[in-house]
Amino acid sequence: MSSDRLRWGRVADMSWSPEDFQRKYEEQAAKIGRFNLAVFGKTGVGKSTLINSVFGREVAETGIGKPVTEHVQLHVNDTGSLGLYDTVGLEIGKDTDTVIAELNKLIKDTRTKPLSEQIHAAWYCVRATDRRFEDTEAEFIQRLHDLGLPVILVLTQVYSKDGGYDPDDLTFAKAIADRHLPIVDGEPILVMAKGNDFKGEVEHGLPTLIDATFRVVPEGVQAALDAAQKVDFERKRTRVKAAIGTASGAAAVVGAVPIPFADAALIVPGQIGLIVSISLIYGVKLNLASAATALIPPMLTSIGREIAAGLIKLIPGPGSVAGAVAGAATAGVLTGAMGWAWAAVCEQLAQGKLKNIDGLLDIEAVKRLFSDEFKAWLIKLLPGGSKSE
Ligand SMILES: Nc1nc2c(ncn2[C@@H]2O[C@H](COP(=O)(O)OP(=O)(O)OP(=O)(O)O)[C@@H](O)[C@H]2O)c(=O)[nH]1
Ligand SMILES: [Mg+2]
Repeated sequence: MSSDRLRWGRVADMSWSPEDFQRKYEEQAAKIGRFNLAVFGKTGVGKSTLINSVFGREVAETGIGKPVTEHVQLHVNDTGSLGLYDTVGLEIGKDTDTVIAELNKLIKDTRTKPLSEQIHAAWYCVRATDRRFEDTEAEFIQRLHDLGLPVILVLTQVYSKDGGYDPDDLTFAKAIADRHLPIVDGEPILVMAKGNDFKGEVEHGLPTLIDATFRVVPEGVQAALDAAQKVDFERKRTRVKAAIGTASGAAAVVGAVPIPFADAALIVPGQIGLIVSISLIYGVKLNLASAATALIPPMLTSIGREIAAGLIKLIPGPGSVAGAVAGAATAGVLTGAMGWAWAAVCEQLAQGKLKNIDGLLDIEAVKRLFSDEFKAWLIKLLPGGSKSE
């Protein structure tokens, strides 16, 4: 057996216990930390709809959160990358003093705590079709600002057509901007959180909202924000790319050292770490990530066998395909292909796909997607392949 075949064997042979996986997952989740957002606005303006669209349904639908003060609740998502603060049964204007006093206390109490427990930003929502923005709302925003919170004003349910907006909505947005409130960028961000074909509503503005939020939060929670949000997958891919770069670099170094048996132990922890990182970047929960990940080692083994047997034609043209691949596919390339293939699976899982009607993991679909992506990435990453990434 050639040393290259050995290398493939080691990469494909990686295995881990559910305990290893869980430990790594919790360790890395703690490293990413939690982005905490407070959301305000009058009843019915679309706060829950917005949160559903940006962060996924589970956060907003958990109903009653953990009470942190008399009227303020905290909802934390499954992976722990997001904390949402909201108020229950309070009216902006009438109850402003109460809300601000409770927030003030909360902010003071968390000031000496880790960054992950502090509040990092506030979204104040106004419904575009209301065409009303009251002085009490302006005062509330001012007081949030005085507490030290960056406030982003979100104009919800804004209609757009062919990239343009309803002129009445624009006039309303300008009237708000003209108040010179202490809000991020000095003007509202226009969004439609959820489309409705029947009413001709087109979803828009959410990546812009994420971008504005990203710019005002501490660097230490930016990774958590990228992980928690579900509207801008490009942000996640950028983080996946960095994680793969680190892991495949490390794997390539280990793989290049011809010490029989010794390197397997070095490659494996790095790869579990990569799989866990990618799962967290996409916000895939522990049980789902763990179940899907368990499929990887046998899949890699069978793909490796197919390639070795020449059953998969990875490189067009004459010559021994198996030989070319075995010779070129170092641990670094295999790790890269594995990472991107896993990212493709996670991207689908993050959107609620790859599940059966009964909500369980569709194992066959996961296997198909992973195998197809793995082979495609192998070709891309091999020397002489089309390295677009
Ligand atoms: N199509 C569409 N409907 C929306 C949008 N935002 C809000 N709605 C609708 O407006 C209504 C109120 O939205 P919610 O998200 O429940 O409003 P809320 O601010 O959470 O209301 P409270 O929890 O009562 O304070 C619902 O019927 C939503 O479906 C949107 O972006 N698109
Ligand atoms: Mg609501």
